[in-house]
Amino acid sequence: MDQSNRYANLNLKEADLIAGGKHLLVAYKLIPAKGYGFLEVAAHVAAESSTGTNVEVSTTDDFTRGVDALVYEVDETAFGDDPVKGGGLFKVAYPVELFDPNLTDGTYNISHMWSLILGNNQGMGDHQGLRMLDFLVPEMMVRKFDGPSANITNLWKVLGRSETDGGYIAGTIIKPKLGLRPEPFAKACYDFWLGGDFIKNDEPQANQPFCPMEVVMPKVAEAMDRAQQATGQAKLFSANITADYYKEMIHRGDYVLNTFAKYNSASHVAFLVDGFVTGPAGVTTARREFPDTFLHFHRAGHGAVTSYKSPMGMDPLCYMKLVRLMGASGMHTGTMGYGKMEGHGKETVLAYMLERDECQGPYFYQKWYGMKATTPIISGGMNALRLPGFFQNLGHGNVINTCGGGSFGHIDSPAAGGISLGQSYECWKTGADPIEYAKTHKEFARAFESFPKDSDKLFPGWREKLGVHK
Ligand code: CAP
Ligand code: MG
Repeated sequence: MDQSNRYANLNLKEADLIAGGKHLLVAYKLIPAKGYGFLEVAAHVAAESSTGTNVEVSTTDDFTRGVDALVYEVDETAFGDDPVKGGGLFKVAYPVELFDPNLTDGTYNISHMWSLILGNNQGMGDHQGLRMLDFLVPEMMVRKFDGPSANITNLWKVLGRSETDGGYIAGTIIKPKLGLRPEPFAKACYDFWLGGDFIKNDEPQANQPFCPMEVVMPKVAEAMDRAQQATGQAKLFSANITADYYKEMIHRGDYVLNTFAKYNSASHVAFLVDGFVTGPAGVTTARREFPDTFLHFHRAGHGAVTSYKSPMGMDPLCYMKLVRLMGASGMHTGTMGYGKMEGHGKETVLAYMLERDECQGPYFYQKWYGMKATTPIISGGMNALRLPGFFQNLGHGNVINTCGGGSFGHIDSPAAGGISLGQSYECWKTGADPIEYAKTHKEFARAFESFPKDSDKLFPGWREKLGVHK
């Protein structure tokens, strides 16, 4: 049934909708199924995502019609014919009345918002692809989401740095991903901390029988204490508290904080929540139960909805915006083409959207009205050689970066791996030529020998220039 007579109004002007501040706007990419019209399917999306279904229902009244979501713009050929990347553009205006304030405190609820704007419409049979490209949250809604409580400024403070421009935080992920028992795990932490700042649990590291949390965490806390004494520097640990029951998450969080508190280091702890698999409920649990602790959003599984390989799901930018609204302190943004995961150099907007108070997205200019920034976390196949290009592309280095292979793959030691990361930042920041810089910075130089494929690609002729001939 073509519902475009009810769920589309192409006379509405976007500028008026924005100025009115009473609509959440969404831009979608659509490939209709064969035999269906573009506007027909777009209107069906608006119907399924608001007041309608695929038929008219007798229970609809005038009030109902007043809160219909409406298609207000279409461009059927915007993206061309490609079966994955192609399709047309349409935009929908959702009245704010459709969204769900919490019973307890009236704040908005991301689970509900997500389910409405990218929920049932994903499973509709009359399209071959429906992807959310961008959205605009009006001020009255932005102000009623939690947003971050802690962020990189808290970590800079612990590290004794400037709280406005504290610079790069050099981190790692304990590797191997699984299979270390408590002693070797804590030793790996200590060895890295001798050279770097920040360690995170790899996302599957939890409470396995070969490495129980209550055995390994005290050893990690003790290793942190020793590393702090050995280096005279503060160190940070992001502990995985992901679970599928909020009481289990709280229990894990309390346990970790109490364990580090024995060394006065509770403020040196972040909580890693694998937020795609927990969903917003897990993230908000950590955000509200532990507002003083940096909430590290790891996003394993997100590719199922954000990958550019799919005509479905949402662009990564939308995911970033949802995560800032939820209140994560730090969010994995990918490496913008410099690491091992999918991405490209023009994705700097993913970081800017998290950090800035106002930011231009591909379709909408989002204002955050003073909501705290979420810190970009750069991770996935990175090492000291790839970082200078990354910083150059992003334009700054006020990020957390974790290099698992890039630290534990350094041929000298994890500490040398950690040091090489800090040197890489300094090299970029001072505008030094990496080859020249390597001549006087051993750990950075040895990264060339540790990752020779990268060296060959990024710095051709490096062997001759650095006098490495094996
Ligand atoms: C990186 C990592 C992170 C990814 C997640 C891994 O290890 O620990 O989980 O960065 O991807 O398991 O692959 P390496 P993203 O440093 O050894 O590559 O940051 O894109 O969400
Ligand atoms: Mg990992």
